[in-house]
Amino acid sequence: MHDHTCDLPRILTDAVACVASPSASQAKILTRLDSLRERLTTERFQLAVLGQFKRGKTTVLNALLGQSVLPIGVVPVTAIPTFLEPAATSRIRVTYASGKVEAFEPKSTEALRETLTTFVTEEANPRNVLNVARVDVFLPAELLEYGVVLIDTPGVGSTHRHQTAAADAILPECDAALLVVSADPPITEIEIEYLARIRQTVARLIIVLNKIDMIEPHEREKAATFLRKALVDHGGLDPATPIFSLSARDALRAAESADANGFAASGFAELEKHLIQFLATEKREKLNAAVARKAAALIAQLELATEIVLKSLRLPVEDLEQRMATFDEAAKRFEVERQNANDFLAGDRLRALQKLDAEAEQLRAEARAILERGLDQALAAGKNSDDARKLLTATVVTFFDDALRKVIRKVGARIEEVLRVHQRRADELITLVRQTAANLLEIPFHAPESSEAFEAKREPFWVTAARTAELNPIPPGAFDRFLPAPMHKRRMRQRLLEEIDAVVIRNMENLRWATRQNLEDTFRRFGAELDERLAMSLAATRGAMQKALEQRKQHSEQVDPEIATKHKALSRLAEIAETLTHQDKARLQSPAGLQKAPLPGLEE
Ligand SMILES: Nc1nc2c(ncn2[C@@H]2O[C@H](COP(=O)(O)OP(=O)(O)OP(=O)(O)O)[C@@H](O)[C@H]2O)c(=O)[nH]1
Ligand SMILES: [Mg+2]
Repeated sequence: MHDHTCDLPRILTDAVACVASPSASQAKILTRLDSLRERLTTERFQLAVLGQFKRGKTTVLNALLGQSVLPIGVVPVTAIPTFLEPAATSRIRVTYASGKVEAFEPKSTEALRETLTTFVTEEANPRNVLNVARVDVFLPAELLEYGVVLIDTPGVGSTHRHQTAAADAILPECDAALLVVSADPPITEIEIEYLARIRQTVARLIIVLNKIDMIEPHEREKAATFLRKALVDHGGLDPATPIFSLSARDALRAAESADANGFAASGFAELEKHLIQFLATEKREKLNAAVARKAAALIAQLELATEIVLKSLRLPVEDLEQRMATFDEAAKRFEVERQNANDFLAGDRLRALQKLDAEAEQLRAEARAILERGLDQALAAGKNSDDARKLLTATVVTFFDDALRKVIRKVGARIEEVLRVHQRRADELITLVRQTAANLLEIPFHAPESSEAFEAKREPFWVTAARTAELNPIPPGAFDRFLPAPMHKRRMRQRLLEEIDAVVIRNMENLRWATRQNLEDTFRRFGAELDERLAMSLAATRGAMQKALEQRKQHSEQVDPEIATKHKALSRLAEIAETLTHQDKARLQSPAGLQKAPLPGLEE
């Protein structure tokens, strides 16, 4: 489609080199350009491997890594989301819910797997008693060098419901997902439902039909056709989604014994090839476009600052001073506007928190009503308190898993909507600052097409929220046993209701607390960034005039060469800006073929 390729990192380096002896505010812009360039080489794409328990997710990952790094097994194994990231030497980092971090440097693959086993498996860490929030494994592996973080997730739909919650909570963090189903047993209702959930949050999906070694070769085609039909008809799968039939177990074995034929026969090579191609093109394209847009906005600022200096160097000193005084008058108005913007933001933050509280209260009442109904049904069916408790615990878990997902989505969308308004206002104010400076000095001004938009960082929200709690028996009163039957039953109902209240409140508080933190944090970062952007544009405009003025006063004889240098810088910047907008419009092209992304640095 597009035949020109671009070397975005080089363009950014060029832009930085254009500005000799930058002022403080220009230096800030240069730092930003630099970190944009760095993002091109270090930003990672998050690809999660998802699926029902025991479908071979972890085996698929091991096969992708070409070694048995992660623990696998016949009972539900993976209990904690595990992030695999590129590095030169192997290292494990365990982050606890408390924020505490522990690091390990195992010397062999076996040692690595053993250490992992103690943290990420259900057997060694049942119901996550260790309170591990996430585990990061840094290791050298070819696929990871394409700039991807692979995520192993707990299986959904097993009796370990907390695992379903942990897997769901990770969905918002995924750029793409690999859904692993198996040839035997064939696809289940749970998987179809899961697919529907994944489709709502994850933009790109790849399906793996694993364990094809368990069915006869002549039945494989049939299995794949059945799967596709089920996923498309019942799970709403986009028919264009690729499906790979393979045996991860055979692929892993073959990889470990360097058996090229065995690897080819496993069907795994096609998946690998697809992933590499996908990562090399898709990821690059999106990232490049975003970086080019941001860089263009920064370069427009540099251009304006350079224009201001040029003009200021040419104006008679007195005239310049007068214009600066006019600008300072205007700056007072900007400051008032900034204050107003901050006040509006604070107001919106408060409203968002109040809304959250109201919703939490509503959810609490809803949970309470559902559980009370469940309790009465259980009692009517003659269940004893232990059985009733079990049933209710299951309801609690399902309810809050679902509530968590909904709240994350709803609050996230709401914050985005609110901040978009503030973003637009901030953009207008910043444009006004620049426009004012440009008008004052009679230099051309073009507002950049898009601003440096605030990127809501995806927090690992689930870390604190994914915990759901069981119903805990309140110790019975000493004489309960001797009560007559109807009274005993009433008493039991009363007690269970108290337990329900306790567990609902505990869960609700967890959920509310985590959401609140996230909301507060997003507003805080947004506000800080807004302040900084405004301060920066003031410094860049006012600062440029000030700098020129000082130069005029101190060494008036050196002004001519300075003008010449600035002229040169300006035309180079204009060229770069032109290339960038051009590139952005033409949808940046990734390097031809399957060139590897530059090797990322060793640090996370
Ligand atoms: N026959 C066959 N067995 C496989 C294949 N892939 C995985 N298995 C087996 O399936 C079982 C489960 O594999 P895991 O990789 O632990 O599955 P998982 O989906 O990660 O399981 P959880 O983490 O518990 O959800 C293990 O006994 C594997 O050896 C395959 O391609 N063929
Ligand atoms: Mg697993």
